[in-house]
Amino acid sequence: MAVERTLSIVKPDAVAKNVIGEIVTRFEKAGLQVVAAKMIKLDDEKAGGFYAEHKERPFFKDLVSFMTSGPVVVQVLEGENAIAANRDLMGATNPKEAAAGTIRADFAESIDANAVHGSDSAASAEREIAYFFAADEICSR
Ligand code: RTP
Ligand code: MG
Repeated sequence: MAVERTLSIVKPDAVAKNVIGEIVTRFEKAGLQVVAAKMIKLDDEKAGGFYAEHKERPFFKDLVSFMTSGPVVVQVLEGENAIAANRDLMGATNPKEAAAGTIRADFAESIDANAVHGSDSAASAEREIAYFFAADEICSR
């Protein structure tokens, strides 16, 4: 297995619930390291560009509206098999279908307000990390 990087976002619902630390603890306990992090408030352009792959989907407007509804914590996670490992920790997109003990099962309210984002492939991770972080903002340990 290779050391990978992936982009994680603690979404506005989880920030509002004050569970940033609990979510980050799950990453750390699973052996992923936070190598970059910042809290930001997305605007329509930044959120829409991030989810550009979903632009034609019926839920796109609601997705952008939700992602701009409050601050988010954007972070780069690094570790063995980090992309799949993060997706496993997150659980299914719809929290009603998420396995017990996953972040979405424990903290998400709905398919719209679902607590976290994680890159879904190596190509997505590369694009998404560069979308939020300059190379000198990432600190490998
Ligand atoms: P994310 O990109 O946020 O990590 O979520 P994901 O990979 O699990 O799901 P994705 O298919 O990429 O969808 C992005 C976000 O759009 C919302 N969504 N709503 N109503 C619907 O059918 C629907 N499908 C997706 C979710 O909030 C999802 O996180
Ligand atoms: Mg996705």
